[in-house]
Amino acid sequence: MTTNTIPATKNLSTLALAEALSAKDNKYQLLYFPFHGAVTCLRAMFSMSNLDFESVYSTVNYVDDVIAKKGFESMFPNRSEWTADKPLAPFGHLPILYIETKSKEIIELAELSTIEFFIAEKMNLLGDNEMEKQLVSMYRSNTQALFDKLVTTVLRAPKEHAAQMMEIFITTILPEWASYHERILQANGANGHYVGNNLTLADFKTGTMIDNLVSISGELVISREKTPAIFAVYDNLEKNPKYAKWKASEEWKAYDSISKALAPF
Ligand SMILES: N[C@@H](CCC(=O)N[C@@H](CS)C(=O)NCC(=O)O)C(=O)O
Repeated sequence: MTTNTIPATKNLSTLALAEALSAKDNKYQLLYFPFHGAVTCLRAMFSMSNLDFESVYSTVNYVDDVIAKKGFESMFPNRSEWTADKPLAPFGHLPILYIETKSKEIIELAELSTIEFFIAEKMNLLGDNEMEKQLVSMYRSNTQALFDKLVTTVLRAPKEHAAQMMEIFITTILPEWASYHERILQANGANGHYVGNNLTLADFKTGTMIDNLVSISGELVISREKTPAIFAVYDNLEKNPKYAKWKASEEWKAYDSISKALAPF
């Protein structure tokens, strides 16, 4: 068994680690599975940042089977085994972000929201003031909750209930999210942003979820006609050259292909 979890520095004060965390030339490694899953937004953010970033992978048998079937082995070298990584992970879950400082300290951050806010702050994606930061947090949190509901109600449903749970998601949960977010975004001028004229973490969170939502619900709930302000967030992100390059990359396409092969719908 191999592991990709990296022992974090434990013997320094939080003050010393905080200083190391704020350095500009740190290296970042994101440990996750080789599909989109929960980190679509995070990987998109990294792709548009100037941070020294690398993806590292943990895997399980059924994901490895898909990788082999699709001939993606060389794209995801040095995959470790999740059975070996899991007991070493802070909460037994991925993603984990490893931050290597210049003095070779390793700082480990777990929990998606913590990692996203940490990177968003580095990229100035939290708005222009404290109020905007709280709004970004609210909008991001509500959209993350939608994703979490998709996972818990549909993906983790017993097989015999999956179709019924998907129906509930598409007819109740998703329309509720869409109506409130359309209203919020219209109130901001349907300019492709949640807050002012700034690209923020809230935009990334919604913009990177649209492909997924459209692939499961078609144009029933979210479309350029029905929810133009939500689509403006998507279009705004799509037209960013760095993001467009990321989505056109072989790496993104491989995550996409593996995600689709694993999806039960
Ligand atoms: N609360 C965690 C949840 C993370 C989570 O559920 N990760 C899943 C993949 S998306 C995972 O690690 N699954 C493998 C396992 O639980 O063994 C977070 O926000 O990061």
